[in-house]
Amino acid sequence: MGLRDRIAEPWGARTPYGPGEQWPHRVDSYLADGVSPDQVDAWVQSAAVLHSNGDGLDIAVKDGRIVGVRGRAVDRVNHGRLDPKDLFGWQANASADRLTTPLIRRGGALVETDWDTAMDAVVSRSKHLLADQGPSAIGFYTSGQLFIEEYYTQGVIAHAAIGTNHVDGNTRLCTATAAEALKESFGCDGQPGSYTDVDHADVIALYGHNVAETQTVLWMRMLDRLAGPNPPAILCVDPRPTPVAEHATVHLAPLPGTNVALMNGLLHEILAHDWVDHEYVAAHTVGFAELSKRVAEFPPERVAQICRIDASDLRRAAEIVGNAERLLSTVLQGFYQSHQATAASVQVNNIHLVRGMLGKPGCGVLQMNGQPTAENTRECGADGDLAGFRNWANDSHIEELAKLWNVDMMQIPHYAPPTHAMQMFRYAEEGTLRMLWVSATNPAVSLPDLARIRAILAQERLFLVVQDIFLTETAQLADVVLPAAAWAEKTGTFTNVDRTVHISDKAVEPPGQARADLDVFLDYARRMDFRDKDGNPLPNWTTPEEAFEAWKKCSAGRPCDYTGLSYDLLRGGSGIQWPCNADHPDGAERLYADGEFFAAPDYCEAYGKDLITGAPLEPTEYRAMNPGGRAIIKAAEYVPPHEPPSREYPYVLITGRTLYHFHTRTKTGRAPQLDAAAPQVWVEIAESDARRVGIDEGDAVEIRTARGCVAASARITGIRPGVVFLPFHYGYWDTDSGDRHRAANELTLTDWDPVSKQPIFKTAAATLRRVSRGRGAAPAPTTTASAPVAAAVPRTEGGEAALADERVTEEMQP
Ligand SMILES: Nc1nc2c(c(=O)[nH]1)N[C@H]1C(S)=C(S)[C@@H](COP(=O)(O)OP(=O)(O)OC[C@H]3O[C@@H](n4cnc5c(=O)[nH]c(N)nc54)[C@H](O)[C@@H]3O)O[C@H]1N2
Ligand SMILES: Nc1nc2c(c(=O)[nH]1)N[C@H]1C(S)=C(S)[C@@H](COP(=O)(O)OP(=O)(O)OC[C@H]3O[C@@H](n4cnc5c(=O)[nH]c(N)nc54)[C@H](O)[C@@H]3O)O[C@H]1N2
Ligand SMILES: [Mo]
Repeated sequence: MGLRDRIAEPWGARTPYGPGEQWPHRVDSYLADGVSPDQVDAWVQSAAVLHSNGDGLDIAVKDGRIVGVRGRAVDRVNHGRLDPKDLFGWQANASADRLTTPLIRRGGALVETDWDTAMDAVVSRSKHLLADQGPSAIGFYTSGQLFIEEYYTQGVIAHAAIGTNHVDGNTRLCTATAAEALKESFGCDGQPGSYTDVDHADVIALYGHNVAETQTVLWMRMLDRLAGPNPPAILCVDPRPTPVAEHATVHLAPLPGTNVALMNGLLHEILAHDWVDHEYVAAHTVGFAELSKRVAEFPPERVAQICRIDASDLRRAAEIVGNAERLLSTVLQGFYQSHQATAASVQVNNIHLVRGMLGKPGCGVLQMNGQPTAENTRECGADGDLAGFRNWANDSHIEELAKLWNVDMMQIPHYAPPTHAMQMFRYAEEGTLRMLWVSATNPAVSLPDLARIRAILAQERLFLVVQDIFLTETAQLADVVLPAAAWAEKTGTFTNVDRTVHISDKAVEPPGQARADLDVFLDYARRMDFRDKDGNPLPNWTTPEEAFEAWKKCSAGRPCDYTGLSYDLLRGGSGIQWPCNADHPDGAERLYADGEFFAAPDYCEAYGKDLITGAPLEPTEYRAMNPGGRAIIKAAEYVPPHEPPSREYPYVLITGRTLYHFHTRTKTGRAPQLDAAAPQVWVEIAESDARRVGIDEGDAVEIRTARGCVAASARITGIRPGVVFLPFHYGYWDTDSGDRHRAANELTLTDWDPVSKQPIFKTAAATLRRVSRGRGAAPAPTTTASAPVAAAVPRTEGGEAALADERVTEEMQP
């Protein structure tokens, strides 16, 4: 037993271990003030939803209310540990300002109404639009935070019942590049690696991934390896002094937007020193010759000039990666949301392919996810992809779906690539898309170039439906607001980054008239009277478990095969990885162990694209290039970012996260411990830049780009000079300081990666100006990448209210 302030010490105590050993258990728990474990009525099985790590936890229930959480020691992912957001974030569920009734716009204002009135409004608008304009007038913009059952239902409604191609998720902003990079290299989505690779790796390379703040439990695993015998070497590629950088053997801090040059430089060295597994390359890949030619153009000196790093640091990094025996790589938003997102991420896959390091313990690529259920948006076809990783350009895959859903093949849109979110907003702007149903996402804060997004969402001619648990910035612009049940108030399943599937059982009743998202989608389908070819209701299920069973059928024979799973199997144990089927009854730890890929022309999810232009390959081109379905080594030229710094805008602006908040703060802003740790927006500035402009810690500054202007307090950090960082958590209207904007996305640009269509949130040109002297330090954490260079800043602490229990244990509670 030990109590620890988990705001001051987010990662808790170390439990060191060595290579190949079991990661020790440590059970973290936090119960509301005054509640002791023996007073808890029930512990209900679930998993974490404030990141993609998939940490198993139990929800403590007393008198029908949530009173806390406890990590599940038996869980394969976290071995009992919990993230500070999960320890404290559940308190938001019981916020007094939860949405409890539907709202409808009347005379300009949102007023309370009942479900019949709200749904009738949605249904009558849908019917009118279908009759007048056809299915393309309707679009769905969903999330990476719902459950499998909900996405699959939504995908079937959109693709089969309505027949619209306009279905995407906020996963477009998040993991579109992860999916695309996997498709480009392996012909199909699906994470090759496993978290257990951390237990075996001798080198861990993190590319644009601040794992310490964004997947804190995975970082605990890495920290425990670092504290044990024979620790792994760490390579960190990030312009900020993240905790990962602090622990790195080599830290490369490139100029944002130059990732492809850096990766080509690493590959240049790996090939030049022949740190290559030629046998593996010859047996399992295509494309090596093209890569050799391309990376020959990127000697360290040239790369050093483009990325503004030391050539000797790049050489050292390459030496570490090139001599690794068990290399684990992770990639996230520093690549996915930056310039040339897919091209850069694919080069990480290339390192593993040329080194033959896939499918073996310690040898894994984790093209990371961010949101808890982003994997499922992709699998279930609620993000533009088709259900079961099916290929929209392969007619036999469309036929499979048509048979499964018992609809005409022509009903399922496959005339063009699925519409991506940025394009959907363009269609809404131009007026061809007339109804947009937004579920579990807050685009009025999270999409780039907010002035434009607000104008699009506020249009009279656009019928906006928003389904959320709070009256968000987006909900305030809606025509109809539907109150949803939150996590812990509904049952469903979801899958984390390393393909681990968890069940999350209903623990408590939702507030007021709030309903599970699944029930809302099914209610809509019934009211629309959607039918299949035989006149049966479409979809033809009513409960979460029935929806899961339907999804299992859809996944059969595909890479993400769930046929061996069931609600019963998922209960009790903790976390099972897909594929789980007759061949893998206990799930599969790693993909591609046998050097076989899901890339055969008839089976693959995608035929791939040109990494520079994004132009899709024709099926015949793919077949000619990769007849045997091998892994594909794809080279990429470096091209400079679209908005480089200029005389007027001399800084590179990047945006991202802090440890204590989740996205637009609808949950973490309502948990007192988390809110207090980072209550207001700040901007991170390098010491030398601050000195030049005359800015001190805590000063009020204005950050301006060609799109807009944000006011924030200055935090002077060890960030690389020439770069400024803004957290994107804070909603667009700051009630504390009146009329100043504070959302990072006031500043970001309307631009996306040509291959994955993921918006670019990390590279814009900005200028800085001091507005007034501050009265003390910026409201930024001191425990993270945001740590101040000044010693005098008070430490971030949570005090009494943030004391959580931490128990290192041999025994495993059920
Ligand atoms: N605490 C917390 N955890 C979260 C979330 C959260 O909101 N809060 N959100 C979850 C979600 S949805 C996601 S997607 C993940 C995101 O997790 P991460 O990707 O780890 O988080 P970010 O802060 O967006 O970006 C990571 C790093 O990219 C660096 N970077 C910026 N530009 C560049 C560049 O051009 N090149 C390189 N190499 N690096 C660059 C930044 O300095 C930053 O430290 O986190 C998940 N976990
Ligand atoms: N500048 C900048 N912008 C970014 C990023 C960045 O790094 N920089 N990162 C991008 C990334 S990676 C992401 S993932 C997005 C995240 O952006 P958003 O998805 O907009 O962020 P959230 O605040 O998570 O919004 C989720 C919404 O769902 C609601 N919700 C929670 N649970 C439920 C539920 O069970 N049902 C329903 N119906 N609603 C629910 C919450 O109240 C919240 O309003 O932001 C992107 N935008
Ligand atoms: Mo994300």
